[in-house]
Amino acid sequence: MNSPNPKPVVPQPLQAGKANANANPDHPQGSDLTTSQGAPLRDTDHSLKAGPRGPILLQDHHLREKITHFDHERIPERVVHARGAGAHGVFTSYGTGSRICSADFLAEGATTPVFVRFSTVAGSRGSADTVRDTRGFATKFYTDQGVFDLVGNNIPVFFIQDGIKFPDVVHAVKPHPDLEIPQAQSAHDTFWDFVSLHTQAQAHTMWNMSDRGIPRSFRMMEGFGVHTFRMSGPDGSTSLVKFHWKPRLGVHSLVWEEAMLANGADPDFHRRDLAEAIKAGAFPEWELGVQVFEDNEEQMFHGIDLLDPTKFVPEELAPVMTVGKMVLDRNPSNYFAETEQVAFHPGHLVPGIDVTNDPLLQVRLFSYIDTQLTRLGGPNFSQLPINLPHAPVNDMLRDGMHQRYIHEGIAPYHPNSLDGGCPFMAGEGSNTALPFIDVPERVAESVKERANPVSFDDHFSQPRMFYRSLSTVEQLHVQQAYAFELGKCASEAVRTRQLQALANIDAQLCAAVARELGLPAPEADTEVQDAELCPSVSQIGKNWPVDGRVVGIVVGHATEAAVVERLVAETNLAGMTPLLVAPIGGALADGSPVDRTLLTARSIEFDALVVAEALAPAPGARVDRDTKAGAVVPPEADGVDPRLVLLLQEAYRQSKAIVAVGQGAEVLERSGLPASDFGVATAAVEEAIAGVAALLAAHRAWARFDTSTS
Ligand code: HDE
Repeated sequence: MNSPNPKPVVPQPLQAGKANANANPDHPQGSDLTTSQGAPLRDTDHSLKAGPRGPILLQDHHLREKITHFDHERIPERVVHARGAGAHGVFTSYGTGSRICSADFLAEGATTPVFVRFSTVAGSRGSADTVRDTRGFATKFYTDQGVFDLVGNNIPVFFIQDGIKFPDVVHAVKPHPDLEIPQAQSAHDTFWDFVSLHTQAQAHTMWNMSDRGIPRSFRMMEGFGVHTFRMSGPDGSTSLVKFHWKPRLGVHSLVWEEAMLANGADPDFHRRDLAEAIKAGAFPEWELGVQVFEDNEEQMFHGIDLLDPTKFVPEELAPVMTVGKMVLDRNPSNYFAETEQVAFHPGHLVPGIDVTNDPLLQVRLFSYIDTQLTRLGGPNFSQLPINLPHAPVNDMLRDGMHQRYIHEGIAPYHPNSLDGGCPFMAGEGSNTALPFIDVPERVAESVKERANPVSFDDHFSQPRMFYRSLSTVEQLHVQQAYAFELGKCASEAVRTRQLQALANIDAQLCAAVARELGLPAPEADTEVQDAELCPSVSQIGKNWPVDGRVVGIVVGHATEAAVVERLVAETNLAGMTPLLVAPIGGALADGSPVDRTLLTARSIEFDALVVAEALAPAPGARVDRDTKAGAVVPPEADGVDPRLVLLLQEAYRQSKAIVAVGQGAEVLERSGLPASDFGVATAAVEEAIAGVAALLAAHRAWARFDTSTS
């Protein structure tokens, strides 16, 4: 009998035409519907019933298989870093690291496939992307010597010094256990209760309250290995290193209004940004670098304890040596199989890279395998396609849940004579591979105790140094972030205790936050050493490439085709992404489809706005249809769609570049935006996009922010 369904169209993935090397070669996905056992099916739309109005029969094996599988579709989400987005790419080594590290993926010209997963920490899988939080930046290198995982964050310091405190800090930041609110936020009592008591968390908290806590894009974040690692070179020498990822596009952030708007208007903001940039061919790039330190017994550098993960080493003191470049060029084909099932572990190391005694790292070495057992349902998670090493594997590990391999041989033990003595150790028989080296580090004679080194006791000098190294605008953002977060705490005792920590960090910061909270600013109660400032932590003051930046182009259906065409073409030519905004949907004069209407558009979606039309209120511009129509508009703007006025007002407040073309100039004027202000311009069609690109290179029109302190 013929199938009642037409042949399905195989969907085209959201990726730049590259083959999926991780697709399962021994289990091809045909285009015909089958059971899980491969038996062809004729109907998946009706249960097998005793007549059209009769009961469903227990013998319907297809129904039972389909529903049972569905019932088990979810696996436990990650206890932290549950919300993430992934991408495939390639790492190309410069060879500069090969002197200090014998890992073959750092040899000159070596190329290594990678998979990266970016994440937030606190929220559940379905939470919003743009919450204030640390971001995970985990990279799996599929090297010829096995998998190397660099499981880092976008912030170089961590909340705690010893892994035994991880459950405490995570319980504190997670929603309150009684009502399970608030989701994905640190602006609540338990978080600030903990960090104000356990003041080693103050350094990380300071970074979170800065603009780093709300990145503009995963593509515009730095990454850090946080801990100090140990590299060993071909000559047997060892060095201590800290890993850095440097984004080609620079480090950029949202402003708080954008973050909050995106939480509602586009909770997938970062995921979408990453996927769309890759789809558009604006492949995100980072350089990998290391800060290199002498491997001596003190493990200190300029007074900074290299084993204390709440401290970072300013680049002014130890420059970053770049060792290679990573390009992300392919979106996942299947979120679950790749981004959800990827299993990182800081203990996935390769010859030449080893861990140190950082007590946070040491606990991580236990935790990650343990969590995968629960999350992925057994010990064979390394056999999942996304986790599969690209190097040959012969591990003598056998059986277990979901074993995929049909192992040959009878002697999975060592030594043996029955399987020909195989597998061989490195250096044994014909095995000439460079083995993983446990660097024979001397362990100082000591007493078994639960204690930290004294050098871990300074909790305030680095947050002070970080804060004072920021520009005025960035400092104001930090003040506002603390005031917001503490303002959301119900307990005055908690607020007061955190103000005490701020008093130890910086009196001016403390006073500004205290003023906002309506509380007295306390005096410092701890003596804190001033450290050299490190201006390199500021995100302002340079120009960066504008690839993949989104330009909103406001037009109408009557806008001349040549104008639309020109603006779109120039935006594409500059490597940016145009989004056409018009009062209603449909096709424009040049045939282009409208990407956003005034109903669906929000300022958050654009890095810059070009206004090429004076738009009279469209039929939807009524508060009962679109609440944005309730924007406060100046009387002169009567006759302009109020949603366009709101779009411009928001973009102006967020210090985005705004360029008016043709009739757009009239809109700017009538909307009450100061047309001569920094980052607001009127231009001819031919020059508009070049103007936008020039302004966007600095990320924002920073001079527009009010930095007066009153
Ligand atoms: Fe993690 N962390 N972590 N962590 N972590 C996890 O592993 C843990 C820490 C980081 O995209 C979990 O597979 C402990 C520091 C990232 O899949 C879990 C401690 C840093 C990711 C876990 C830390 C990180 C995780 C949850 C204290 C920055 C996401 C699910 C000793 C250097 C990886 C999972 C991905 C994920 C435990 C501290 C980064 C439970 C016990 C410090 C980027 O194993």
